[in-house]
Amino acid sequence: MELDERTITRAILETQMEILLDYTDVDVAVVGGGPSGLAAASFIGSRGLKVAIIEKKLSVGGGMWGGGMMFPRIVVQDEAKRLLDHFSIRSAPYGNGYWVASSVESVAKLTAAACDAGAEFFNLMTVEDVMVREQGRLSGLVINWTPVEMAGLHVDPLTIGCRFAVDATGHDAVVARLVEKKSDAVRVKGEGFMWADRAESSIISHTREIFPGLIVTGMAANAVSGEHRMGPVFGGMLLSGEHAASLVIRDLCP
Ligand code: 48H
Repeated sequence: MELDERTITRAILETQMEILLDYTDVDVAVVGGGPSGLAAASFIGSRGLKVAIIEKKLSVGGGMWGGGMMFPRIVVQDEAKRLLDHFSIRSAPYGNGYWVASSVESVAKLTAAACDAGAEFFNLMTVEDVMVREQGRLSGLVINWTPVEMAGLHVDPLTIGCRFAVDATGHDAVVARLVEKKSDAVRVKGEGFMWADRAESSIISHTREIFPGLIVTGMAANAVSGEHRMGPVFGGMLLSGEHAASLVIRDLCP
């Protein structure tokens, strides 16, 4: 078979353009492809909802790749071991109630689960604003290419409509902060000191709808609520993603 560059180029452009057009409106837009976002997207997608993951960087995985201080291992507590198993992430017991897994395998398997659940990935795209209509509900996201932001170019953005957005942007809680800038209804307290036990045991209660149509998950959930950080223990990220998904599903799949 003789390869033809024109066909290769058209294959990419036509396919992705069709997907972009189809995804100008989604059920759920997950902002951030770190562990909480990937877990949330996989559970949401597996219920047949149309879900997009918008990821600012070239690769998904967020802060999970680096494990603890670049040692590519993560720790997960007993409470979340069932989620390691759910995602077929291999783990070994350590001490009493701790499990250790490869950070690379964890990202790969979470990503594969989100793909298998039908989530569509939009990497290299940054959410730079939100849409809120008269009824006071978040109805969409304002997106632009990350390289545009990096180059400081003045290029107007495009939008993606959604019934729910999930802020999974980690420590910066970007979407929550965007809403905070323009509405008194949201206040981002900012994360507290490192205290793994407190941070992990509170994360589910912080994973909530902070503004109509906007759910926070993962480290963003703790940052919004002024909760502690937890270091490289990742059970809370998975549990929070699962909980964020259950909030969406409760509303959209009655
Ligand atoms: C699109 C964006 C934007 C934007 C950011 O940081 P993450 O891994 O987030 P979580 O909450 O799933 O996991 C947190 C965990 O990795 C961690 O940092 C922990 C446990 N820390 C504890 C501690 O004590 O330090 O992923 C967030 C993702 C990243 O991939 C960003 O690139 C992406 O969100 N992102 N995507 N538009 N505006 N901002």
